[in-house]
Amino acid sequence: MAERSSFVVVANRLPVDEITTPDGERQWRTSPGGLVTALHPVLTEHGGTWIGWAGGTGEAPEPFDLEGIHIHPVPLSADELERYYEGQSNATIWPLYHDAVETPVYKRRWRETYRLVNQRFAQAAAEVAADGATVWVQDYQLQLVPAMLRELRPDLKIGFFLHIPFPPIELFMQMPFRAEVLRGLLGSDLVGFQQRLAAQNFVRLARHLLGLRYEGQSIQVDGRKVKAGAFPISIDTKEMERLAADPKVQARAKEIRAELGDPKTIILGVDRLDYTKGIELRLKAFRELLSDGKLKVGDAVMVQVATPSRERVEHYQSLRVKVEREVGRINGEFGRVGVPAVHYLHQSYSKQELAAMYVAADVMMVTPLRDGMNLVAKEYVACRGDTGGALVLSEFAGAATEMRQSFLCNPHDPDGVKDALMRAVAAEPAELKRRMRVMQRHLRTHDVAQWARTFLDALEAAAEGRDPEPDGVQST
Ligand code: ADQ
Repeated sequence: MAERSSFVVVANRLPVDEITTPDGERQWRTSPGGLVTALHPVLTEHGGTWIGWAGGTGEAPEPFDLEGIHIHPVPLSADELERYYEGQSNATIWPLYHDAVETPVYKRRWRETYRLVNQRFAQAAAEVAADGATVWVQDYQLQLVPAMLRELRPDLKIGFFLHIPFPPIELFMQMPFRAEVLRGLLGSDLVGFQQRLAAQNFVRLARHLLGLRYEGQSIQVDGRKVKAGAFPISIDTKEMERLAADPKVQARAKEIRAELGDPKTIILGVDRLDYTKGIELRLKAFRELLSDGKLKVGDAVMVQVATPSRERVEHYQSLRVKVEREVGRINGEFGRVGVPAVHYLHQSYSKQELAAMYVAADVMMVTPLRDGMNLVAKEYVACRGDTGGALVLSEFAGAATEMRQSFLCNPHDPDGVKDALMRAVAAEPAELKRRMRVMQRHLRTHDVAQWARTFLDALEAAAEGRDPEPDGVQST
């Protein structure tokens, strides 16, 4: 690539999909997503480059430009995909960082490939970044990149954002190459987390594992300062509100209600099919409420959308079996001909269709055992306009820190979940509207563009050695 960029994003996935046009031509288009929406203006303003994997294995496509963004694909072989992505990223780090709700699997050859692939991403960033450029590395698949990149290009401003939780010291210490991962992250000028507690876990870990000194959220590393901070991610609130108000979406929401038999209460769950999301416990709570006679089939119906995810990883295969068995059990016990108790949809949807479901649903259940943020909770709130609706939300989702007017519950306590759901079902419309309005106001000022701006300003300040505490962060 001839031209070098002053702003570079490094993420496992590129924000693009390859599609086939009606006349059989292969074409790239940007995939819809919060991150790309937030970063698009920054990328186009600075002639920015996005480095990532394009999907598929073997040789990567040549770099190309799309909608004002330089796209720089990084190749992955089938073996690398299995070891770096499915193995080390999704069978080791993902469960470990989510409170080990599934047992993490540790394999030496996965770690070796993780290192090799991280080096490849760092190398690509070193090649495309202009002198003194800002490089923003995303998420748990690429934790070694900051240090590798600093080694190659000490002139760069390097930021890292972790989209998932950062575990407490006791859990992190299980990881076989723990010091290397920590040193990898410490290559950044600023390490961002979803939650204050995660940032605190990180600075304490730096002292515990490497004996590094810290003051507030600032760690001393090799004569440099590395800042840690909380930057809760959000959604494109305006776009979500616009979508929900679209007459086509409103009409589709009515249609969905009718298709479900116009029940009194539609209870909705929308998640990737992931064991952190608490899908099973939510189904069990619904089953027990039917069995207690507190909810009745016909009056209440549950719709569970479970997007296919990481289907080659074993944890995910066994989860699918468990969820589908539970759905079958509920429908077998409580459904009637033509009136199932649970509608289970193992499919992907367009944003329009999802918005219509949010508009149609009286109660949204978001019950993860642990979640970095959970954007579904925020999307539901943004879609409700002035119609109320109830959000049942796990205390263990990052979103719980901000969505305080939701019906909060502890997902480990089945009675607590049932109680929160029943309170949500029974709440007065006026109360629901009041709760929604407070959360909606928050989302209007705290959208994904504000998130990106706040992070990038804090990165600039951290890299220049200025030391303002990033917005909303308290010192330990
Ligand atoms: P995820 O674990 O993927 O993200 P989440 O934040 O809920 O979880 O985002 C899921 C996104 O996928 C939402 O925007 C939702 O609309 C969309 N989606 C879900 N099901 C869909 C379907 N069937 N069809 C189409 N779209 C669907 C990780 C972390 C989270 C963190 C985000 C962002 O695990 O905690 O909030 O990154 O940082």
